[in-house]
Amino acid sequence: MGDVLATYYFEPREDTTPEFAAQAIADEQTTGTWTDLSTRTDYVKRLDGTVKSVEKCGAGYTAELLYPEEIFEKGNIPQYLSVLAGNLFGLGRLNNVRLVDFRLTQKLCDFPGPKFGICGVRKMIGTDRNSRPHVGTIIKPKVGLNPKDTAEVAYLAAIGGVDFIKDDETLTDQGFCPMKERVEAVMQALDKAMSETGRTILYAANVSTRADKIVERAKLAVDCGANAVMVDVLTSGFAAIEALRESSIDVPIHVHRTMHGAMTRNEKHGIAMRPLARLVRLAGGDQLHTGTVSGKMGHNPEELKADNRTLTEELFAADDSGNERRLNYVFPVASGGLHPGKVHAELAGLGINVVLQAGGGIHGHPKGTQAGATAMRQAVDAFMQGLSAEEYAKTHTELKLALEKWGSS
Ligand code: RUB
Ligand code: CA
Repeated sequence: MGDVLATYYFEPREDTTPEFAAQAIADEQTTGTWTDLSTRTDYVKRLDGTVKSVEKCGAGYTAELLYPEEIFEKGNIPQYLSVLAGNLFGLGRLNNVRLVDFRLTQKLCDFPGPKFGICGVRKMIGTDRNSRPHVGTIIKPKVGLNPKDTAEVAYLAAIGGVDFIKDDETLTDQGFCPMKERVEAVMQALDKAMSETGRTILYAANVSTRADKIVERAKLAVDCGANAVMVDVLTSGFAAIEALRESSIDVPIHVHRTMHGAMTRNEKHGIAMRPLARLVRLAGGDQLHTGTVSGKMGHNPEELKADNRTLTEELFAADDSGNERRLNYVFPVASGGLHPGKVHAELAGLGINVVLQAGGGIHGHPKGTQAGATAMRQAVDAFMQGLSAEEYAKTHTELKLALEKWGSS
């Protein structure tokens, strides 16, 4: 039985030493509280958290804490989060504290993981890992279009060259665009695009809703033809991914992370993206938004690259008898403010095993959605051929127009 290693950045209150503050986290998250306890008997103390190291880090400190495996209930992500990232954020002895990362034991990783993962999604699209990144789009405007117009936009993006189309985070099943009518219309349009182009294009309908309704909603989407689903993990909860993963829907789960900035953006306080990414992989997400190196959302490129590595490194789970199993990889999704001029920076920074997603950077193209999708693909082709976007644009009009509008960085 090993321990779970959790890494925190923290800044202690002025009257508290870093070692005392780190121990306060270990105590609060395991068997202790603000005072000593007559009930914390010897047999309970085996579950104590311990401080492995405390090191100066910028304006604060980094602490590595060890939590005994036994304190965790295997398979219970809400409980994992309560230990790793629970009460500690409110502790008065800390001015700031951020969960940076954790490493679970193989036994605590005993989840199904992604059903499709990178290899499965690539197989559906017909690409291999060395060929090129996938290109996706978010239908824009994010809300307001009716089902017929949504389908028309999807069709144009598809014939323009995208591999993947998704609803945006605020579009679910509102009256102006009911899910059933939308999915039926989009899939009819995509069937046409697929037969015309001979390519497979995935459409992820946003099925985010309350826990007891999400599987039903996903089944409706799949019954209407959706070949993927999308869920917002932080607003719906990790259980939403797990429920979809274990349901009978047999399509990739695209995981959006709206609201994450409230936890991840402050480099001193909150929860970094990496712990969330690790949990999405366990829960069974096939694709996960992790951010961009050059887009519109706040980003730290080095953190992002490490986040993506957690999705694409070897990860083994072990069952109760110790039998090991490898979990599939999750496809990292770079999204937010991307356009053809940013493709080079993204692929140079993140590698080609990513999904590049553009909303405004496709539907805002001077010649419309189809040309916007083509321009994104041309920018990818340029990178894959070792050419700059400017060079490639000399002979590719859609890319040229995109670079004229948005620039090439
Ligand atoms: C992007 C978009 C996504 C954001 C979320 O639209 O709609 O919701 O990427 O960011 P556009 P993240 O391409 O028009 O900017 O994926 O980093 O959470
Ligand atoms: Ca969005």
